[in-house]
Amino acid sequence: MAKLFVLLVIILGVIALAQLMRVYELSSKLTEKKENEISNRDNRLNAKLMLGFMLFMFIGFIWLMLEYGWTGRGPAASVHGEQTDWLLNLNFVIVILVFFLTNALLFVFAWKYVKKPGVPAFFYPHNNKLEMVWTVIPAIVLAVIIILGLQSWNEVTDEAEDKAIRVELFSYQFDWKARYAGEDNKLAKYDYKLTDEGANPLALMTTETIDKAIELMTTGPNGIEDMETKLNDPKLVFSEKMRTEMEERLARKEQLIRLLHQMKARNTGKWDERAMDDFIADTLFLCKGENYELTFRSKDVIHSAYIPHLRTQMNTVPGAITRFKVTPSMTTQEMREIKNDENFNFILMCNKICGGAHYNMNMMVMVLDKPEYDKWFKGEWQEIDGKKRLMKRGKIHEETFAHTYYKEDPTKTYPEMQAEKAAAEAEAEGEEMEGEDNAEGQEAEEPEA
Ligand SMILES: [Cu+2]
Repeated sequence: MAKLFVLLVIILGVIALAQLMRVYELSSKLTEKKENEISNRDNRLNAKLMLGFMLFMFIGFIWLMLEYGWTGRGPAASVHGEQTDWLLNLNFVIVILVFFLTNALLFVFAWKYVKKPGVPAFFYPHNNKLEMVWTVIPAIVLAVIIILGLQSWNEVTDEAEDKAIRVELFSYQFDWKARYAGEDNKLAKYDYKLTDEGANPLALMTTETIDKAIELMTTGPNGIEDMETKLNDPKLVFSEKMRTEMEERLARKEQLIRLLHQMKARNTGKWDERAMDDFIADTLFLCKGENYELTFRSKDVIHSAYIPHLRTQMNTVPGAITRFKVTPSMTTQEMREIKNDENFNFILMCNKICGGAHYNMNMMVMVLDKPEYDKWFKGEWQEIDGKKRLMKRGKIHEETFAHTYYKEDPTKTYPEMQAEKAAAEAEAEGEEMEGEDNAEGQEAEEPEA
């Protein structure tokens, strides 16, 4: 309703303006003045309005800056963030100076050189010196900005030193997982073909996970054997379309299983140990003052890992690994004191529109000081923000590479949760554990997704 009203006012305004123009034209005719002739009074008024507009714009700009601050970024909480902030401020200083200079020239000239009766326009077609000035100076300034920018970009995306802590951020629609390299500080190898939503969501490679993937694809529900049986069963009738689809799926699986067998043949088991001490968390814990090498992986589409307070942003790309080095310079607690907000938390957000629940794709980032971080890394239960969190993967890799703790109930590990769920299901159905097998098999059905 309100919108309609605004629209009506605008339309009426336009009509009123058109009518005024008409009145003006008619009155010009009466006074026998030509319509295109502009009086000196009008010219002088326009010149003054130009100057007035410039002052209005400049004063408004300065007022906005004083009222709302430079940029609204707040303090940076990482070492490189302080540098990039400096660089950004330098850019702002240049941009603002140029803004004032060019606009002042534009409007002051329009005011100063207003048409005066009897004074012809001065013909001034070219000036080499001026051309030089406004070509060379911007070129030098741009070169400085770009060189400084490239330097800091190369710095943050370069390979980290050996002792930097390795953390992988795994993105998928619509959440994040952080994988820590564990005591050896070496991230295990992975391969998308080993993806098992329940037991191996991050597709880590070990002798066991390769065997399991082969087994699932061969004899599991909807595995190769299962599909062949169905296709060859004379009692089952499929439509032409359905049969073609099934055959295509079977062909894809046969191709994948060949690749899995090749993987098995090449596997010497040297990745097993690396994988066993990797652990997965759904909060990103960082230690103040430590260097981190964050690597990024995507399971499905392009996401972007954005940690605004750490001034970190990097796309995560399916099939490629991206990287960002970061050294937190402030703990969560310190930032809470600065912001005077007990509930403040650093956050990792997806900054690439990646689907329906994109808006909700975030992860908490907790920066601790060294003693606290060590406690977490070694693994203990701890109260954080009134929630009990498993500060350690514990013995996570007994059977799986599943989450170190379970999101919906952080007091339980993922395998514990699964076992409980299976037991409850078995009790309800009066069957023994059969449900769990089925659920697992179905989820592992499409490892290429
Ligand atoms: Cu996303």
